[in-house]
Amino acid sequence: MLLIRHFEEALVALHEQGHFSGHYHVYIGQEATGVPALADLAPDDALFATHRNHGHLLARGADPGRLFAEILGRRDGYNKGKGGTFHIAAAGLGFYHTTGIVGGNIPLATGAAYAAKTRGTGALSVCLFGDGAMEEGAAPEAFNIASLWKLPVLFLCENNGKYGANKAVGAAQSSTMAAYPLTELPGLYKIPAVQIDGTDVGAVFNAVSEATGRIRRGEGPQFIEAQSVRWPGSEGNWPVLPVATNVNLAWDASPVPESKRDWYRSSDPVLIFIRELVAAGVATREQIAEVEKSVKAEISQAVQFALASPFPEPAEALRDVFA
Ligand SMILES: Cc1ncc(C[n+]2csc(CCOP(=O)(O)OP(=O)(O)O)c2C)c(N)n1
Ligand SMILES: [Mg+2]
Repeated sequence: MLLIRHFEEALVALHEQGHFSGHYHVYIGQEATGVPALADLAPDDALFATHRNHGHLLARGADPGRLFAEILGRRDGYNKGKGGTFHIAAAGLGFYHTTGIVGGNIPLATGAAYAAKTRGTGALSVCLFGDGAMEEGAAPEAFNIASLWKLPVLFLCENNGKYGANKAVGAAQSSTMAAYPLTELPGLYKIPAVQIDGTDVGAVFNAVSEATGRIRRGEGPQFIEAQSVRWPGSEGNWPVLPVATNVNLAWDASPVPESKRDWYRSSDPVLIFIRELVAAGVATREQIAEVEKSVKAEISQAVQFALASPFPEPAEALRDVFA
């Protein structure tokens, strides 16, 4: 979780320094969903993520240097710099596609589940998407066929709207969906669906383990809505850091500007988990600070790796590109 946080904060700095252009999204504030959700999968399970994909890739073990290189359009990136932030694929990690097309990965993950079932591989598909993807027509179409054919797919909806962009409609809803709670939509298609606190590492791990257990026993698709509170740095069009995270913020949030402090005090999943580990006697503050120190060193090396990687030659522009 700290690796994701420091990767994303370094990425904001790289963008501000002009090392890449175009729109991008960061996973800050959702680390407690992606990390435990992907912790217990099998190597040949298929994963499909969104425009907010960096955290998922890192959670699955992606190399931070190659990931930075891809986002910066460099030759050593996962897709030789041609995928960019929105369309990173890392088949070796099971990520066949990540996409800027909201909702586009839901039928793709369902198709991969159909392939796994047809071939009898025992693999499952994990489809990660935001609450906004639920409004796309492709979502209920995929829910329907997945349920009818009992396909091995986990639909993991990350609802980051809680108290954030959609303060007006309340905790369990989404600003983009008339249907609520969101679990009712897959429920209509008879897909078992639960809502959980996406900032609670243990709750996410348990819910995903239960769901994947049912899928592997042949019970068909499952749906989880993991709720988190939108990071205040993602409120505008571009990510802006209110503060550089360090583990001491878990006990003293005073370095955060006052208007953004509440989120770091009560909704930051990384700081929540740090307090939980210390309170449970699993780790000391000093041990966690050591982890953060080594993560920061790894990230700074990864940034150097990416900046040293060359841009692809113009003549390579259409190589390995399919339409
Ligand atoms: C098909 C499609 N429609 C619209 C957009 C523009 N768009 C980019 S991100 C976004 C919001 C997505 O919300 P959500 O799925 O909840 O993801 P979040 O950004 O909150 O993680 C939209 C509408 C898009 N990329 N693709
Ligand atoms: Mg959202």
